[in-house]
Order: sequence, then C-alpha cells, then structure tokens
Amino acid sequence: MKFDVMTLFPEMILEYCNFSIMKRAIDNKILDINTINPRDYSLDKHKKVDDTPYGGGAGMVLMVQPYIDCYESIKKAENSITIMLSPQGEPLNDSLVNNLSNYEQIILVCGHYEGFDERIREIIRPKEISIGDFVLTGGELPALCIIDAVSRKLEGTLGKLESADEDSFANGLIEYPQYTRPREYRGLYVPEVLLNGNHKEINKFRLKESLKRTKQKRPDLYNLWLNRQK
Ligand code: 4GX
Repeated sequence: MKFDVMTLFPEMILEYCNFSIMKRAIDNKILDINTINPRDYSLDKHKKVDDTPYGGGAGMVLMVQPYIDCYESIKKAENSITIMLSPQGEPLNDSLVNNLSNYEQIILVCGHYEGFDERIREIIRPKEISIGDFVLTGGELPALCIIDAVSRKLEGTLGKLESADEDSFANGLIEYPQYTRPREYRGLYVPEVLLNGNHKEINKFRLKESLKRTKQKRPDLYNLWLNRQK
C-alpha cells in the first residue's frame, strides 16, 4: 500500500515512520510512504503558500494554486482515495480503518493555520476525516494516525505475536488485563487462573474482565456489543 502525504512539513511524517513497526513494514515493502510539499509547487517568487483571508479576519489561508498543482502532480492508482484531515470530517474508528485498508493508494492532504481556500476542497473533493472533537495546529498528526492504524491491518505488518485479530476492537471490547513476570510485585499478585494453563478457564476469565471494563469505561461500546450478541 502506498501513502502520498501532501504536507509543508514532510519530516514530521517521515521521522515517525522511521521507527518500530512502521519502519519494519517499510523495509519489508508492505508500505511505501511518500511526501510531497506544496511549497515546491508555489509559483510565487518567495515560495509563498498562504495569504490573508478575503473579507478580513485573523490568521492565514492556504492558497489554491500550490495545493492544486501539487495534488495534480501525484500519480493516481486505479484504486485510490484522497483524504483531507479536518475537525469537520467523519470520525475515525476501527470500521473506517478497515475500509481504508482495502485501497492501493491513500493520498492525505494536511493543512495548517486557519485552513484551506475553499476552492481546494471544491476541486479535489476529498473525503474528510477527523480524529476527534478537538483542534490541532496541523493535519500531520491525524495523517499519521490514519497511516499507523491502517498499516497495522495490512497482512505482514504485525508479527504473529502482535496479531490484529486479538486487539481491542476485533471483538468490540476493551482489552483484558495482562501480566508478565514477576508473579508478585509490592504485594500485588498475578491472578491465579492465568498460571494453571487451563485455556478454557483463561479465555472465560479474559472475556469476563473485558466485559466488566467495557461496561464501566465505555457503556456505548458495551451496548453495541450486547446488541451484536442477539
Ligand atoms: N482531526 N486539525 C487540520 C487545518 C485545517 C483547518 C480547516 C482543514 C480545514 C483535526 C482533527 C484538526 C486542525 C487538522 C486544523 N484543515 N484534523 N487543521 N481534530 O484539528 O483531523
């Protein structure tokens, strides 16, 4: 899968992807991360990419020309989608991440400052996605959230030991508590059931703990789970 990220700060994207599981997936050719900088497409003699808003007001607006020329320079695969990161977008969740993992190419458009000249949206017609109801300074962190969450769904990204079918949202519940050595620490013990090798009992314990936590911490997810059991 290929990600093309349009950003004024390509190092933010590339640096994150240079570690841990992301780096391994890139080295193994499961992932290809490419950045394109709209500033390189500015026709202005000072390479300007933003300007003051028509009608007045605070802040700057990203200019249509550098963004459109940059966008049009990207080679589009047959099965590609363009996403703009924005607080007005569709909320990101596990099912949207699963849908995105079926594309061959994802183009991510990151903004900064007050936002884009509206004509950028009109011409590109991107899908808009939000990572939550709060305001960031730029679209790079949300773009990385999408890259990271989608990448771990791809075959071969996670090892057997980090399987994605066993994570929180595979069954719609919050994760059960986990323990490793030592058996006792400051008087706190690992639950006995995890030590006896009875996997039927262990699975029963883990499901019970997942349900208890989900009911308490995320009643919205708990109700969805209950309805799915019917
Ligand atoms: N989930 N931001 C984008 C610039 C901007 C403003 C308006 C388009 C339209 C965010 C979020 C988020 C801050 C990223 C504003 N771009 N993005 N940026 N929450 O807060 O996705």
